[in-house]
Amino acid sequence: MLKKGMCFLLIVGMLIGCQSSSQEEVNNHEETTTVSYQLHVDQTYIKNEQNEIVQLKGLSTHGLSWYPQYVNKETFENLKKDFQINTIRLAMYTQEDNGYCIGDENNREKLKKLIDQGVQYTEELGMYVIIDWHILSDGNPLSYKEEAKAFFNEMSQKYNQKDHVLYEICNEPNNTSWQDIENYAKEVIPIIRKNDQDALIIVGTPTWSQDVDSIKPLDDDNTLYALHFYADTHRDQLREKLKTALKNHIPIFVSEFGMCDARGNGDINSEETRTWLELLDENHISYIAWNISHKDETSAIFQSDCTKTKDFLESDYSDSGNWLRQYFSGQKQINQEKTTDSTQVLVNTKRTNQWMENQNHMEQWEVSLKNNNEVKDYWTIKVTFDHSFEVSQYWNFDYQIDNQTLIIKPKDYNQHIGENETLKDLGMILKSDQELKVIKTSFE
Ligand code: IDC
Repeated sequence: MLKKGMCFLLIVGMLIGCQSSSQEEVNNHEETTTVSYQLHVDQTYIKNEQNEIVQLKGLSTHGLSWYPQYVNKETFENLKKDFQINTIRLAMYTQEDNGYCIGDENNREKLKKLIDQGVQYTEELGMYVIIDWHILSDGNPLSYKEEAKAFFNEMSQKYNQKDHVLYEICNEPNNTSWQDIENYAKEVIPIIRKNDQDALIIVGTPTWSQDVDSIKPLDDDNTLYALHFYADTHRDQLREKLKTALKNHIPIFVSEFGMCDARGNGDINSEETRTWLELLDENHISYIAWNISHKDETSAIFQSDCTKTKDFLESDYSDSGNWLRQYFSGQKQINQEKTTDSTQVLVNTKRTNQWMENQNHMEQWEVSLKNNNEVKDYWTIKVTFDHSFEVSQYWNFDYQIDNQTLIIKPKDYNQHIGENETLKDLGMILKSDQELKVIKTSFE
């Protein structure tokens, strides 16, 4: 085993989307995030070397053979900025359309080259990458067990120094038992461990990675178990399975989900998606949305007529792409119920960053307001959160706290706002023992 475990601390400047009109580029706002690469599993959490909980959030490619053009540094860079994500999943089908196990040697080389590029670009961008052995119609992971062993041996030898690489060893087992998956995992995991002792490994679960409530965890500290959902098909019943798994201390990774039905198509169900993602966020469970492509299907994040691979505009993203982009980047606070329009004044609240510090949730928030009405010589904004909090830093305003409400008052230099003027840069860092949500804003 070569020595790894070196901690890479990267300060990554990110440009995220805010307040863009459909013809503008999506990103126009700057922010800083810290990435510490070496991860480990602790109870049901993924943690970094500082023992802080880390949530991986990202997007999955469609099949690498279908849409190789998106494995491209500029695409990843744009998606990272627009969605504010830290992970890309490389879905390599084993069977469907030029899958790794049915194509020829030439095809296998092409796929491995794409993976290599994906690993390199994500490393350069300070992101994580998941190498996904995407079984689907092949159902039982034992069907291509020998191929999987050879593949993961090669991958883990090649990438044993790359702390940002995770291995997903069987996407969605179906029509098979946990026993078969366990037999498979017990052969594949030791091969990876021989080369790479501490990489995170994700194991699929029976019934298209849903039966997380009835599995027996493997004897490996850094393994997580896949739960996949498609929000318009899988609802409370599957959320109950997740809750049972968490009660059983099973670490879960949602390595694939969609907002639509299980075919990856049909209607978008944003309500169910929100319920799911809020549950995952509450439990610090990592999640990856399906899929980076412009295929004419609901789950594709690009419009079907968009053939670009960079410089995406809001109008290039599909409805699901834009919804996910807003949720991932924290803009849910702007475009959902959190915008008030009192006497023609629009108040926006937005969480732009969050991290853990000594068991506390630290959240950076920005408040802005647009005055469409008459001139104001003085103003007050009230923002009510769902939990109590402390203000640890703030800029460009004075404040008082009344229970869970932050009362924001202007400084001398910004108390006057003219007609149609926008007031930005009211910023703060809040500390709380739980993730905060804005439940009400008002303006006087
Ligand atoms: C779907 C793709 C679709 C493709 C099909 C191949 O979206 O374009 O034709 O696979 O069979 C999964 C799978 C994932 C599926 C997705 C949507 O992991 O490969 O992608 N899905 O059906 N599990 C549940 C849903």
